[in-house]
Amino acid sequence: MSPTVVTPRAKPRTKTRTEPERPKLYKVILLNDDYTPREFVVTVLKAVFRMNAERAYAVMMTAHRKGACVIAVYTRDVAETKAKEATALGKDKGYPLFFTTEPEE
Ligand code: TYC
Repeated sequence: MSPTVVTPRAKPRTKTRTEPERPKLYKVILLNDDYTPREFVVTVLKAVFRMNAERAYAVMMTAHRKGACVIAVYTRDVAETKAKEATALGKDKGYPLFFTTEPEE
């Protein structure tokens, strides 16, 4: 039987596996207004964004005091759907409550 000849690689492996791109994330932002009742904002935050009462109250108060508050980050589809859903809940009641989205840097 003839000996096995192992030819060394001319170059080391340099190619790195290309990982799938991480999807870009979008912020959902709550905007303050003068008409929507605080309680209602808290209710919407709990229902749409799955916040507990304490977190929902804190977020509502931040928007109330500062004019806006970043609520959470999601993929684009989820962020836009949640912002629309939450805005629609206010609209149903005749409130100008507004949620918007913005890409993360
Ligand atoms: N500013 C509203 C009020 O005083 C309450 C409010 C808070 C509305 C946050 C919107 O994003 C908001 N009734």
